[in-house]
Amino acid sequence: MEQTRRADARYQIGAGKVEELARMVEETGAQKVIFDNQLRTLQTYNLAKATHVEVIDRFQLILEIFTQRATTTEAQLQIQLATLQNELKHAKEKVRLAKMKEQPGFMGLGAYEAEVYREAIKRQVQTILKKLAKIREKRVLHRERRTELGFLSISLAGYTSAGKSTLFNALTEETAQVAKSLFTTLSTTTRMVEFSKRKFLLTDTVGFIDRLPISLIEAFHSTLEETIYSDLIILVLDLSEPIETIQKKNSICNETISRLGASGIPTITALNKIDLLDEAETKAKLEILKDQIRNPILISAKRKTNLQALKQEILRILETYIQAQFSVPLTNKTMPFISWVHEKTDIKKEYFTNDSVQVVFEAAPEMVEQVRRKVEDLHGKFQTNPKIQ
Ligand SMILES: Nc1nc2c(ncn2[C@@H]2O[C@H](COP(=O)(O)OP(=O)(O)OP(=O)(O)O)[C@@H](O)[C@H]2O)c(=O)[nH]1
Ligand SMILES: [Mg+2]
Repeated sequence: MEQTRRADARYQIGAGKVEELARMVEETGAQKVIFDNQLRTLQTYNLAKATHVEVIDRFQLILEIFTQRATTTEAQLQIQLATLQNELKHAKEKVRLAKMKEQPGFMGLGAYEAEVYREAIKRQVQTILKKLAKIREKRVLHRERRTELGFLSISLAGYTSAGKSTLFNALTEETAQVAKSLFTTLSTTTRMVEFSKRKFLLTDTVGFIDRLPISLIEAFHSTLEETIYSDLIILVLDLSEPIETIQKKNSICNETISRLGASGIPTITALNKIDLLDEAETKAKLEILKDQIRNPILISAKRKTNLQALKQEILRILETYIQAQFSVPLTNKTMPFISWVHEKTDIKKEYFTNDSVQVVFEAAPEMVEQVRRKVEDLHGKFQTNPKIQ
């Protein structure tokens, strides 16, 4: 629903529009109304009263998205902090309104005194700030995550609507059947993909958003940061947008990645949605962009065009993937070790003799090193193979 007018003090939109909105909510069974404009507390209250459902604005919607996406404690705390700081701004007015009559989004506040409520929020803010300080003190790099399973990992980054999830689905589709048990350790946005007989972990990250409120930047960074650490980043750009927009989004993405300390990670830029352009347009845009972007590949995630070229580029860049082999004597420690190797690496061959087991596997260099140390502890023989071609 759209309306062009000076903002109404009570509802943001005009009284007639409010009625229309209330009808629409009723007819569609909507559970929530989202405004693109920033709403004042009084407007939120009045709209909830008129529609009987919770009314939120863009700021709160973004918070909700981040909340869904954040899995590390740090990211969750950053989001709670932003939520509480926002609540603090509106606390007085919210309590005052809730005392009149409670509406969706104002529940339970009527019992509070405004100052008591504000003090309670302030105490929570202090607790979170202390926890955050502690986490930063003993911060272990998120890099740990990438070797968790011993597979190389790839993350999809880019603005909202660039086509990350579409590409994520296109790339994971063919692999959906692989090793179901492994998925249990992964989050909903990380999946195993397999091409050229090699397995990778692919992660769909939280999308960049235009007009991101300043108070949400920290929350966005820590939510993105936890997923962007990987062996390779695929930056997805929507090539159907105007060239200035593409350039702006590309540089904002790269700056942010670099601010998070992830600029050393090799990057492929997937120029997506080429199905919406004719060949001449595509060529012209690529010509302008090619000096500003890293490893461009033209694709259409929706039509699954050129995904083969993208996969080849991934393989080319991830050539550090190491193949290695070892043999260890059979003792009571051998089988637990072998099942650990199964869990952590991509096993290519395995054969048992009377007194030993031999294994050929592939994994990221750090994991190969861990295996090597364990093999030595078990008095086995270890050898890395030349790079895979
Ligand atoms: N024409 C066309 N549309 C595409 C293509 N890839 C994605 N889309 C469409 O673009 C829209 C956004 O795609 P998503 O995959 O949800 O984008 P996203 O990057 O995951 O967005 P967020 O999750 O909001 O960060 C959807 O309507 C897709 O169908 C493409 O190659 N061609
Ligand atoms: Mg998405």
